[in-house]
Amino acid sequence: MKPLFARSTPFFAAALFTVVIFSAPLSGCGVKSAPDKTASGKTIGVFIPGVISGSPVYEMLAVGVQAAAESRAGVTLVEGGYNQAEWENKVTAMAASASYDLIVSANPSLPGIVASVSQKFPRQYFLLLDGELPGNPSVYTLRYNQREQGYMAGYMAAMVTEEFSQNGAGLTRRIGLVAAQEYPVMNDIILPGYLEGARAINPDYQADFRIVGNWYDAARAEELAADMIRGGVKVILAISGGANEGIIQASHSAGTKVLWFDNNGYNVRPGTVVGCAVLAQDKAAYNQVRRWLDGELPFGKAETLGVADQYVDFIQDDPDYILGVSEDIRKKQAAMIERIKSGDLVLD
Ligand code: RBF
Repeated sequence: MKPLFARSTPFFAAALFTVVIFSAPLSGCGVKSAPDKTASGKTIGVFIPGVISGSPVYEMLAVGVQAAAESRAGVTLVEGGYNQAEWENKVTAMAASASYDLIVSANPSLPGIVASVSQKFPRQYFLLLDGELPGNPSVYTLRYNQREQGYMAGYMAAMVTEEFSQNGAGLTRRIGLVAAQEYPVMNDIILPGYLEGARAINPDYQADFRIVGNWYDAARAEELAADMIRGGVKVILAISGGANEGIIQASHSAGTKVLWFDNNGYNVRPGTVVGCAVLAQDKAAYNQVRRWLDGELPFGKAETLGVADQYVDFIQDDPDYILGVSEDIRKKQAAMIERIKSGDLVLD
């Protein structure tokens, strides 16, 4: 499929700016009162499971929905906040309000919440990204192949670690992952995929896996990262939302490296961020909302999209990647990605 819009285009930047402005007043009060109506009268409520600021997956979600809706539907953003115990009540309130023709959300905990809300409000339609729920006639889900995403990060983490060792840093075969919290996709797909990628470079690799406990505490993430680095880890994969800043800080101070997840983060700290394994959640939100507006979203269906579909990728053309990583490593990474694309390396 031809990409509808690429990351970091002026269009994307403009759309993001719009979303940030509109969502700012929401952070305190949660729900915007009157949904935006348009000439066509269609309304979309976007439930953000957390807050937009600091979480690229949610920025991409908001941007993609807004861009697809354009003048064809009114969009209301509802930030659920960091108290996950409140999310089901908030989604229930959105459905109970009967204000939205479609509720859109994204993360692996939403299918469970929506399965329960949908029993009470079977006529409420849902579009869920980054999660899976097959067979519910009111729900469409799309998840990403995060084994591929984790694998690409792990392959790079190991190659960069090997280079540190060759340059006299002492031999370590450990790579770091600082995650905000544990959840099945993290423990069963992303972490194993990350390790699998590293072990393709050398089977001795082990992961140092630490948990922040929430998606915002940068100070705690910095402590965890610093402790890992003291233990010899040279590369840390950051999956902690707003807390990622702490991982960057610890790594920058120590001269070690970070791998970024979900969006292009090279410019967060050029030279420290040496790889970005990304999801096209903006494109997914855009395409699926357009499908819904055209009456073609297949409710009841659960799809999984990956590297070959251009929904999971590793950003190789960023100038900071080219400056920050040796040509030898970049060539090996490119060859591995080509093997995934061609179907030679299958990571289902
Ligand atoms: N990712 C974020 O970037 N920010 C968040 O606030 C966030 N909250 C999450 C809450 C739960 C309960 C779960 C299961 C995942 C959350 N994620 C969050 C992770 C996100 O869905 C995805 O797994 C990661 O971004 C890696 O692609």
